[in-house]
Amino acid sequence: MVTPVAFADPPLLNAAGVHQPWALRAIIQVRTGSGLVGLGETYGDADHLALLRRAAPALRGLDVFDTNGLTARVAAVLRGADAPDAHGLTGPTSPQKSLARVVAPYEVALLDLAGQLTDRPVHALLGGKVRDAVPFAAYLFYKWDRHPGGEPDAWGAALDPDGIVAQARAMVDRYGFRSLKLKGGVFEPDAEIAAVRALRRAFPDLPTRLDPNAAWTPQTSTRVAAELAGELEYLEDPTPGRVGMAEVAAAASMPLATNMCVVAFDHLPEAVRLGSVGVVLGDHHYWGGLRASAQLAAICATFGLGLSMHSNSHLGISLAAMVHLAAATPTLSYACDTHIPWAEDDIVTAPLSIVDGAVPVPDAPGLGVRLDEAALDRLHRQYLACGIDRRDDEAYLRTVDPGFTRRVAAW
Ligand code: GKR
Ligand code: MG
Repeated sequence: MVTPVAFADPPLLNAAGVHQPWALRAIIQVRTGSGLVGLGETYGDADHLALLRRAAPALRGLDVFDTNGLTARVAAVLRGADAPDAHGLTGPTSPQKSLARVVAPYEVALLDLAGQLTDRPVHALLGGKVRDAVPFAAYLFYKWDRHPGGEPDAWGAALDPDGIVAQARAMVDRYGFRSLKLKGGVFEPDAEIAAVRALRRAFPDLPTRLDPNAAWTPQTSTRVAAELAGELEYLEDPTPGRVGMAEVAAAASMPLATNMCVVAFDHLPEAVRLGSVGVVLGDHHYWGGLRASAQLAAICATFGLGLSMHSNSHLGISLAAMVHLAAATPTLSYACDTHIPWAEDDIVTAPLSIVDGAVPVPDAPGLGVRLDEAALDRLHRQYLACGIDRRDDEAYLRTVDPGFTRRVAAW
């Protein structure tokens, strides 16, 4: 069963625009003949939903352990279909990536079931946990204090270095994060350099990264990298494309990371050849699931690339899947990203929690989280009522600034 849901999301700014008042997800339930339910979570945009729904009937009768069969059946019904996203913040889309995006939540649900059937946690099915807690970074955003026409939210505005430091303080106090990530690409690069410097002064012991989502030219990126030498553990997607990234990487003292120019397996050979990135930010939601992400980890290790994890707005089923995957990934080299602090709602009865900046790895069978049926119903009704059926940060910002266009190599 595929159920679209919506949950309230603050006005977080990025190079593509601003988050709409509602973030969309699709909740997957796969039921066995014996009545067990496996859970998955993925994007809730309309085009993706259509592909998820097209795949669902083809999975009837599939062996829970047959994840290769899952991919074959989904590929057979999608037949090269592609579901573009409007925000473009996770790189270009392609039929291969769409297939991976549809397979992923079903694979997670099958692994949840396999774990329940064998009485083992998902991380055990992925080779066993190599850590007892998975570190996450505080994901800082420039933001307005409210959505247009709405009430102020609890986080308040963050539109300058002081606002970003205050937001970081609130996140670190509440969750104990031990690394920081600033989403950039919103203001002139010098303003974002100032924000990073302010963070470094306020939190000298916390490794920090900056991610402008390809809003800068290679020249600007190289200048920012020089100005922030010694300040950033990595610089994430400063500029578009593997060629531009390679140009910056050749000059930058810190590694470049990406969730935009290497987002599918066939991007890896060129990225390795050119030296475009030092760190790949995997994301099981579009790399094809947990086992495919483990393959990505092996390739990264082979070519000496660092590995961490990208995130989009998500709920607790995704968090659980991310935690099991990270727990079983020996080569994970940086704290992972998560949007969880920005989500005030959840869809599971006992969400995994962030303690001292890390999520303790659950050892219960399967994913170790259970669907909150009342929350599913409530969030589905929110989806039906909210009037949004796809993420479009650019169009939403245009409602306030009609001349706005998404920033791509704009500075
Ligand atoms: O939530 O606005 C956002 C982020 O910008 C997200 O959409 C990106 O995909 O977190 C992402 C990133 O690291 O680029
Ligand atoms: Mg990124």
